[in-house]
Amino acid sequence: ASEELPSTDIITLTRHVLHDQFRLGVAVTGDLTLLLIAIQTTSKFIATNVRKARLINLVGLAGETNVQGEEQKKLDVLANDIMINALRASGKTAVLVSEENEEAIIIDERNRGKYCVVFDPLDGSSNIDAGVNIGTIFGIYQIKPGSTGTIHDVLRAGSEMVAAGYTMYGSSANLVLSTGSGVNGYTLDAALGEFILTHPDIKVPSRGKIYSFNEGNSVYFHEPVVEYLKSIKYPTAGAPYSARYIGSMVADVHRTLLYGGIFGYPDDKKSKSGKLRLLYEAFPMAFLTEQAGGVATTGRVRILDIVPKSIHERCSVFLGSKEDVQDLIKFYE
Ligand code: P6P
Repeated sequence: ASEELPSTDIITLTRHVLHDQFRLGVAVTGDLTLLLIAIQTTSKFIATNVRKARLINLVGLAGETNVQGEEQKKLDVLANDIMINALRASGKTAVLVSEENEEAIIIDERNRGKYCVVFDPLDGSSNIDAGVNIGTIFGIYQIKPGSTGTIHDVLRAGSEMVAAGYTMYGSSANLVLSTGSGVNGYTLDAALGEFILTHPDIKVPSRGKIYSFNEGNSVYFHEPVVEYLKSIKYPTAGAPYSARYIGSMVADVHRTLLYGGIFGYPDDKKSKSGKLRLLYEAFPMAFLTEQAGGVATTGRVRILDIVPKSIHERCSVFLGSKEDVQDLIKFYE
């Protein structure tokens, strides 16, 4: 048989985003594309270092603690630094918010552009030593008309984001992105140094068979969560749901987008506002979930409708298949 010839029509992320923008007829200055190229560069850098981590002893503590008071792992510090440097150097950003930095970063005039990027440079980092998939999560706002870039450009509802995505670092590097017209997944071809379209037009199944909660918090769960979980673990009809919990949000959300079901990190009696961060964890994942046809809620309100009061505030999160999340919402009514 003839040797499998490599495709000569590879759809790179950059080509795909540009094509999408031209198709939608948006004003294509190329600024968002150039910003996304900078983000791809950071993901390639982080992917390489996560992969090498074990070999060049990047695993383990960096000896510093971040604003969250968590022990910083060396990869955390590396990921944060590369993102801040690359985003500033892109000349396309005005405000940056990182999970690792207490204050928002206002970009100097010389490097200033019209986008704000909020990000968690290496989420799930407590799993680094175990080799579990971890990831970078990001959301993008355009600065308000007339603004030169202040905190008020990022204390806005998630529905005002123009793009959101994550890169998951595992057996391969998968970048999942939406610029507001659906969700696409790209896989890093390290030989080319390009993210190639591998998961076009991701849609969350309307119902799944998986629930993903840290049931180690069950003793603290509020009544609606207790009752909902009971309804899928001891169903009056049909089979019980299967439990899958990786403990790394990017990995749990990625599986939920592809396979369906429900991911939840609810507020409870111990974590009064929940654990996950609104601006750079819940908003981007809610944006992607809705763009893929799913639902993302706190149980009481649509996550993307929340207006943050501060850049590190937390919120309760349920997201995934439309029918599964709507079943959950019924227990809050
Ligand atoms: P728990 C990882 O530390 C993280 O921020 C998310 O990636 C993940 O979903 C969650 O916390 C896991 O928290 O309390 O279940 O270990």
